[in-house]
Amino acid sequence: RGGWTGKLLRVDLSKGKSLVQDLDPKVAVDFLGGRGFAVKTLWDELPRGTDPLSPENLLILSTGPLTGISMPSSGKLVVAAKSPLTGGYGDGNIGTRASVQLKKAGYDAVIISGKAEKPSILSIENDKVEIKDGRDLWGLDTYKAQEELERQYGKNSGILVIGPSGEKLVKFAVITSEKGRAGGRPGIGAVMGSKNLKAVVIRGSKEIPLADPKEVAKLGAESYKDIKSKDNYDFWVRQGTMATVEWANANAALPTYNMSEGVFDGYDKVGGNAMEKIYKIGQKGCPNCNMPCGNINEIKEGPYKGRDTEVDYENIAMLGPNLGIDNMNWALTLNLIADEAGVDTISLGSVLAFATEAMKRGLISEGDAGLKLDWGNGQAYVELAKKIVNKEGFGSILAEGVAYASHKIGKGSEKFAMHVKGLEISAYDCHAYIGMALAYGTSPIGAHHKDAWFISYEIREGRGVVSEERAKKLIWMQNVRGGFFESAAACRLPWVEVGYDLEWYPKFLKAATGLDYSWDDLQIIANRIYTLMRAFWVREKGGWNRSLDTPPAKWFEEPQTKGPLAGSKLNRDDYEKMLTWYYENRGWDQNGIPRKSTLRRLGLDWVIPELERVVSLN
Ligand code: PTT
Ligand code: SF4
Repeated sequence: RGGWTGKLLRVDLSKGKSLVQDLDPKVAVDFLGGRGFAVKTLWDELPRGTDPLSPENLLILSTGPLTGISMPSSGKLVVAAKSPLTGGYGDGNIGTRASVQLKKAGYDAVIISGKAEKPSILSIENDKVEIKDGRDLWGLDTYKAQEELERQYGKNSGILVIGPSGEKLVKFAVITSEKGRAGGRPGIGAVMGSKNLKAVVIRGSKEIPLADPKEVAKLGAESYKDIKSKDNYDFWVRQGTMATVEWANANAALPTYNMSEGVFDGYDKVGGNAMEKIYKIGQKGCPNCNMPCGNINEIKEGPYKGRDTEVDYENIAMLGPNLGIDNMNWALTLNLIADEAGVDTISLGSVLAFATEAMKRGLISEGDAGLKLDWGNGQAYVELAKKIVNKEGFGSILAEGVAYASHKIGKGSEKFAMHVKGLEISAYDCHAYIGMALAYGTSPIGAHHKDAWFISYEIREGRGVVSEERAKKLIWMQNVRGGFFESAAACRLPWVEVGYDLEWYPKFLKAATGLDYSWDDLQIIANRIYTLMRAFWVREKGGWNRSLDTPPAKWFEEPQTKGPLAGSKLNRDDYEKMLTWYYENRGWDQNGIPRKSTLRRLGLDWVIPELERVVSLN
């Protein structure tokens, strides 16, 4: 067999020891890898109620059977832990050399426990695993730390690093790689910081075992050719995800003024076309990818003039229109601040917008915030962003995330704190998109579009449809994206963005692992993973109710006032209907808790006794 290396590396930072274990073949077959391994490990090994920032939490770096093989865009790595931002299951996905190097070093996953006595670096070079002194790097931003580690370990090393925000335990700190790749929105960078772990450096020189190496090579050659022949290949490489700015604005979904509106007057100044003409100076991609989408942009004006930074749609939408900013230079500057400090751009944009709305509604004063906030005032946002990433003054409240900030401020501000389950909503306004609202509501890490970018389906097939078919379609989409791609683990964008056919993936799985997986099998695996993620949340929260799967009140109560869909807002009865269908089709009860019969059907019987200690199961 191949695909998997069959080995897991465990590192205990408190004891300074590591251990190699065999991967249970049944776990590999039933959970694939990536997110599947991560949630299984957290369920099995994390005592209920573990403080996410305590040494007991586990930081998991996990690949899958397709990671690193000669398949388009296979250079992705899942980083996971119990989230300090949400208190539930948390993960992210980074395109990084570390993914390929980990497989080449001979491991499917690394499970890191404990806390190092002093700032440290975990170095993995094939069988040699060392915990090294990292004090020299502590305090450095992610760019400087990356440069220093590349100097010490070589440019081709796989490097994962946190910035000052991860060290200071900002709740939405991410793990970064290669100056501009970032993952782990729900504070996985803070978990790494809580372990005194500044960086992980991985180097491997082994062959990734494959059941049929010739077939993998053949499929790979055909696939790379296929991707290059796609109609929109050239446009994708020119603009990548940034073309979404214009698309979202045309469809009244561009997050504007803290997700109050879906259109923004200055959208074209911060869109894909403006980027291409004025700011873009380079291109970057993840390993094994021939449709590179990393847009490197130069900041032309302001305090960071002359610096460059890599951007995607989410970054610019949340740090531009959502803050009323129509000057790309400010959006790029905020992006660079986030990348260097190592915080999530989506959450940063969300907390800045929340604070602005709170001030405009008179719920906080200039004195409370230490400065005046107003839509479009880039200078003020830069100042406050620096306070957030360093946890200073009012910034230290926002550094806890928008859910915390709204509880702290109170006075009804919860209504416009744009999060679900504690994770800030990524960059799609959903006043007019009930399917996408449900996708955010039920996303298994909190409001992230990665599990289902349902809005594109709604725009294609008709907006505002309330039906069981739509709920089923959403489950199918989550299962493909959040189930398969997050567990296999590979980039989904060849499929989503250029139309690379899903049928390639079972072929790659067969050639890599020797196992015949149909898409029906992969849907079952995904159902298992989603149900286990939900069980983990229920266990940690001590129960569940429908409000935890519901977006904030603003989208239900305050309609959009501008653009082609002015007057749109979500309808609560319709949302409840969709949520009920969603639960029924997942085999969860009316409160969103997995039914016993579902757990048994998915081979998760072993979850039942522990879950029954917390809730009574139907
Ligand atoms: C992802 C989320 C996204 S999703 C974006 S832009 W996007 C933001 N990027 C950030 C960034 O950059 N710097 C920063 N400090 N914070 C950031 N937060 C935001 O994080 C990313 C690409 C993109 S660009 C997308 S959609 C796809 N995401 C994938 C995914 O989730 N899974 C998968 N199997 N394949 C994917 N392919 C695409 O990867 P999170 P990356 Mg990211 C600068 O991390 O936590 O998952 O949140 O990984 O290597 O940067 O690639 O319009
Ligand atoms: Fe990375 Fe973009 Fe390629 Fe996906 S399409 S692997 S995100 S460069």
